[in-house]
Amino acid sequence: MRTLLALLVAVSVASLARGAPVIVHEFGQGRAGNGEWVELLVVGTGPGTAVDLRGWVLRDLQGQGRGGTWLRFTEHELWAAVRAGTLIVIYNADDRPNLPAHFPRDDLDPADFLLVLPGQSGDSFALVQWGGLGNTGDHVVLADPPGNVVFELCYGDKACEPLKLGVVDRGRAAGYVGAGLEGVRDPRNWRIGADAPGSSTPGAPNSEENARWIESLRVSPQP
Ligand SMILES: [Ca+2]
Ligand SMILES: [Ca+2]
Repeated sequence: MRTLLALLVAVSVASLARGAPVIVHEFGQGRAGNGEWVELLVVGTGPGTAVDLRGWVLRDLQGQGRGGTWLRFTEHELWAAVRAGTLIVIYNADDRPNLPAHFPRDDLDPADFLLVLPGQSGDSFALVQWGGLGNTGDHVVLADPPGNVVFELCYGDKACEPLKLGVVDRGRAAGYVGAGLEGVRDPRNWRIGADAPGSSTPGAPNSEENARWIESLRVSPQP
């Protein structure tokens, strides 16, 4: 009976982990061209938890027959258990010169809760294409391996519910400045500004309040 109970607990913990959230936390259009980047925040099911990101997909839906961006996380061990509080920054590897001046360097070591990776096919991702983030508008989607949408947002002339932001065109960025998941789908908790030093924050928290929340997620498992 005790074994059965332990098994049931293990199974329910595993299902919770599968449904654990990761959010698009910020994105930028670069200084020009296609110097785009997307910052994800792993929230898990709370402080000290982790998420299995293998097989997840980050894509956009530009509509009107336009290409868009489509990238899948590989089966690499880096993604097997990404800890809550980790920021994952993915950028357009084909237009590095147009990334903002303060963009962080590549970082494949998750020890400091920060990963910065080029959006290209390799150990970490299978990239179908980086069609850019639309300047007039776009619909960005994060989906789990079965294809369930875990998080999505729209901006500009693209519509979706409930997180619809204003104009984030050339040279601009948008980021969540709140704390917790409760307010993340409320556009009033997102700040849109220049994708430049002193405004956007690729690889870093988006406000003081936001920083305290992220720090609270970064609890080390008890030995
Ligand atoms: Ca790191
Ligand atoms: Ca940031």
